[in-house]
Amino acid sequence: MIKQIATLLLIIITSAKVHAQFLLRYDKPASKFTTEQRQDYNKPGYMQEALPLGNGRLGAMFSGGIEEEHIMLNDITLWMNSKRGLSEVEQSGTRIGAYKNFEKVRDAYRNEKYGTSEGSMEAMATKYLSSQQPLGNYAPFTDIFISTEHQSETVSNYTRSLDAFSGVGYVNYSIGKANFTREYFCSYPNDVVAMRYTAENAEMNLTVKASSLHKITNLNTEGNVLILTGEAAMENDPVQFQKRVFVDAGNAKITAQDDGTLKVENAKDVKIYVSAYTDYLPVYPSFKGRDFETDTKTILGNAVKLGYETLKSSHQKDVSDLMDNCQLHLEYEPSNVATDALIKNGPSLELENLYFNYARYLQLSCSRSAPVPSNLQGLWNGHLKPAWNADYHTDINVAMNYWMVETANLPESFTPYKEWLKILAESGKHVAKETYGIDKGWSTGLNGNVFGFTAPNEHGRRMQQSGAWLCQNLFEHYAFSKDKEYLKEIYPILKGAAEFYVEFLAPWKDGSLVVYPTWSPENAYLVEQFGKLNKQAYGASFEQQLALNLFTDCIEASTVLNRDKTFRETLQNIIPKLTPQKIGQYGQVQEWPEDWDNPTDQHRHISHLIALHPGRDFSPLTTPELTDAALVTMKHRGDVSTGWSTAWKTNFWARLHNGDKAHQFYKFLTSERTYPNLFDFHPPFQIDGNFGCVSGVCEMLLQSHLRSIDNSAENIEKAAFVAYKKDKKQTNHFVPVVPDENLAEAPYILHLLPALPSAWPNGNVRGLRARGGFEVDIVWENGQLVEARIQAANNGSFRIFSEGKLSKVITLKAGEIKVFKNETIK
Ligand code: FUC
Repeated sequence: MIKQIATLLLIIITSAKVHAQFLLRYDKPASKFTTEQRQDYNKPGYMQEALPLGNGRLGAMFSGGIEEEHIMLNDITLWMNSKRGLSEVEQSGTRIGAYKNFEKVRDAYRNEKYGTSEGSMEAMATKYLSSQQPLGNYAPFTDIFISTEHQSETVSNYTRSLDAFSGVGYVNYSIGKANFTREYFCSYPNDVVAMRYTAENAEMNLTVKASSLHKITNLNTEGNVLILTGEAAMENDPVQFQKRVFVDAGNAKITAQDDGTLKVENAKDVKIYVSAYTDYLPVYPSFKGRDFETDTKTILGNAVKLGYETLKSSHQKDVSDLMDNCQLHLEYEPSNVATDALIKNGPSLELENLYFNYARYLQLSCSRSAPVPSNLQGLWNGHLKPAWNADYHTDINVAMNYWMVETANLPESFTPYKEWLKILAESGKHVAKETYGIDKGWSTGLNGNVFGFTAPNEHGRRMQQSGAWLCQNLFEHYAFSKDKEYLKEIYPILKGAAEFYVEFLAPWKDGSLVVYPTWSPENAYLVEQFGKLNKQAYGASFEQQLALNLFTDCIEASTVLNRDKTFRETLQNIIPKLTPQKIGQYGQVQEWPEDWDNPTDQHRHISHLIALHPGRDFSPLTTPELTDAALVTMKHRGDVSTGWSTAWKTNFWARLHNGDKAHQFYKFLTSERTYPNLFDFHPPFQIDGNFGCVSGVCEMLLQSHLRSIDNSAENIEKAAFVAYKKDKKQTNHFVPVVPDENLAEAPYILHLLPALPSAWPNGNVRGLRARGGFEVDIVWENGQLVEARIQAANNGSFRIFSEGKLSKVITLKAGEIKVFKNETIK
């Protein structure tokens, strides 16, 4: 009883600090977005300091500039420099008829033609398979500048902040006795950006200007509405867009000026609403058709009718409901310093806590219900040529963006990813056929855009297949929700990906089935002999692991939906033939089927541990030898790497049950790989690190990827399903296991505090999600579990694993809650 009261108190006390744990605060404006910065994303400034808002489609950043506010707008569908509206086959980017040369390309692999010279695997793949269509890049949208006639020198008490709990940005300052405030938000329920400028003991003169880096086809005013219409350059059909900016200054005077701006004079309270759309529609292969002008007008009209207070309260409710679903509370003394100083001061629990909560805000702001997922920069971009085109990289980045939506309880954010995969599956069937001569299923390559590009990119050598990787998140969304309607919806995508691999896998010289052409993202081997570009390979371990993962998921999906028994059997027959996972000469997980690993190689990609995370097939509890080997690999790969790589390492160490090591990477990322606005620093800005490391924190506190296949077994080693078995003859080989028939029904094992770091002795987390459809709150003290509260979304069963003890199977009804303490886990 006393403990229960203490727990309650802890939750009440920590929730009183709610705002500090969600607040970004600065005492100066963000830098101006200079022409040099616009042209060179490596020059940090506005993009790294301004604060982001978004509703998953529309995005905005504000600088809080005193003389002039700069609001940069984005629309996640606005791309440029690509093509759309080609024929169904061409729109995929495939090379028509490439399949006629495919066996010639494969010969180079079969004959192991290393290096890059003529006839090499590299040269052949590039020559015969690579796309000749442009991928394009994610584009900036438009800007709004609001000049104030204020001067920085006269300003006191300046703050610029973002309350990530309710999704509202603020700017406050005084000039003499006058106080000025600004508020900004981007509403999901009403699809507009809204702002309010107020003055106390003074009046304001504001000039509102709309601009764009793209060609403006029309800039005019209708009363107090600025209308900017423009187009982003494409290789064949510019993407058109419009933005409307409505200014309500009460009784104050508003004048449309000759230069296309609106001037507001002597106002005390000014409200501004912005609506914006492109002509993009997620319709293959045209990708156009939205009546963007009508929509822009209608949506703005609706916002005007509702008024500022209604827009704001519905927005705050929308965001805070989602933010409230999952929260981390670490115990620390708040420093009360500005956020940029907090980062500069080095690692702290305060920063770690804020970073976790803020990543959830960023996630719901850049991924909600748009037809396309968050890209390398979420949806915030002010560069006509952003880093890596701000595209969809499928060899870690886009999948990493979406790991945390399940564990950190934002399943709402997953929809755009699923919708995008529907397009890839439609487009990718043309690539399967034209590039590889396979008329079943679909294929997609390393780089994606919003126009259904699925071909191997212009360097055909780059990893050709990413269907299995992308489908991992797709199935996980089912594993966490157990939503059969969703499973029905995505089953054709999953099956199509598996069908392609069934045809694409080919026997290697040892008789096992391997994927080729392939590479192990983006790493080279035998570099001294064949150079830094010697990357093309066969049977790269990551891809073999992903094929097993996909086939296992597909077998489960078809069992649950009671469909495609014959196809299920095909998969069951193939699995044991997949080339084994191997432990190499240094005791490491081999990255390739040959023992080519170099122990001094610290490449940022560690894809051959994908079965450890986000996969489930390597675990210290089920495959100890493979995980010992993974530990060797992790040591080889070292400690310092890019943002997303650091984030992945946080997850790996958590899955290796080493909380202190996982924490070391989280600490490094939050303090060393973070810009002043808490955007991840690859460098330059790349959002995957923000999301990936928060997934790592979830993995430190709760894991649920193992399943109890033997419910009568009392210890986990006997109970859990094992996906790789040691080969009887070659003891460093591990052969994929055909999933047990009843795996689909097997309860997930909820492992509580599997990697709690010693730096977090006390704390609690609310609303983590576990596979099987459960929400879990955990309280811990002195590094020990105090209690776990588990709530079932549907009728379902699970087992708990905590401090080495495995419970019996526990069954809950939908909505039922059960509280466990260490002594009650039986
Ligand atoms: C992959 C990574 C790079 C970068 C790019 C966008 O190519 O190897 O580090 O994140 O994606």
